[in-house]
Amino acid sequence: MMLTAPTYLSVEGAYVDLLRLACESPEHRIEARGNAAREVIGVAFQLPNPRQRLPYIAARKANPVFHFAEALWYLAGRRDLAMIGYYTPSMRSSSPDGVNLGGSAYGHALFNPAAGDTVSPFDRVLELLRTEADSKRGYLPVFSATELTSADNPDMACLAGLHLLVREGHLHMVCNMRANDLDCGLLSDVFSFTMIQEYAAVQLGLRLGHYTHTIGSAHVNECNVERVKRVLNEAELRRTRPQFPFPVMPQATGPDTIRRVLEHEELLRTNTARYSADEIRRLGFEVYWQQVLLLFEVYRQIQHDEADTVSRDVLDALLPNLRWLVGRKWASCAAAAEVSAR
Ligand code: 5HM
Repeated sequence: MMLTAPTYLSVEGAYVDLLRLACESPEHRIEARGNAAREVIGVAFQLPNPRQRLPYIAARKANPVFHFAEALWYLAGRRDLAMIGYYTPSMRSSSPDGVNLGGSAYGHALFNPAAGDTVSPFDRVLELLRTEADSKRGYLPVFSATELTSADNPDMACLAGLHLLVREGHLHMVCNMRANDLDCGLLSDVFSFTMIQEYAAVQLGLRLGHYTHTIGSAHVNECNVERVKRVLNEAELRRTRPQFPFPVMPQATGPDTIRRVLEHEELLRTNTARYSADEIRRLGFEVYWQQVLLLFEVYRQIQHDEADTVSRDVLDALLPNLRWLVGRKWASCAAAAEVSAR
């Protein structure tokens, strides 16, 4: 019997299984552009609940601040290093001009009008899905043929495109990646693309369907193999994993919400504002977006304040899953981890 892609209750299971496959049974050992890596070709998995988009593995130290920042950067259609480079300085080396990102600024391709158009591809696809039942045409291309014209292109899109499909009141998404770094890229990509899927479902007033992730070259870089082994050990030893539900994006979320959240993000990033948990509560956002601003305030304190610890009121106001993650990621937030372990 022909089966669809294997399904996982959370991205964590797919991440661990793919790491194990590429590390322990690689199909190829490659050295593309000087990066030694272990590779398997042509893999896929499906998440019936795309909100389970974070792994809770202490050795991996997933960074929810970066994940939300990147998802918002995409949703706002941006490509500036000023924002994304603050959350992940390593992205600076991919910029062709030191100001903007190139092919990896996926939101720029999705949420701005293409040349000769006045409406973004995202809005065009939503319009199509509103009007044509069971459409197969809701495809959002990201990789463009012009990226092949420069032989030393430092930033070629790894995402080929995102496919949105409305079936029986649910919005499904299929993601096609030409390449995915299973240890680093996969988690941030699944996080952000499922956020785009959920955002699209909210705009259409549909229920969130399943998410399918497909990869051409799935690989683990040799320089990350030791950390990957620690992740695999932890996943093997731990019988019961922390199970945290991820909250539902509010129905009122739209472009204006993203713009307003990013106004406060910029104030915090530039250290122009500093917020207590109470002040964030009074900004007029739903609890879901308050959580994101709490994360940005945590990161502001880590980046800009001299203090050894992040303020308690902000850590205590975080949802348990986010508190668990920041407690593992930063020593200055470790007290938060003790609380959530109780
Ligand atoms: O040589 P190449 O352009 O394929 O190198 C890009 C590397 O970044 C690959 O290892 C790719 O898998 C990884 N990557 C990723 O996994 C890059 C981006 C940014 O486009 C991404 N996910 N989103």
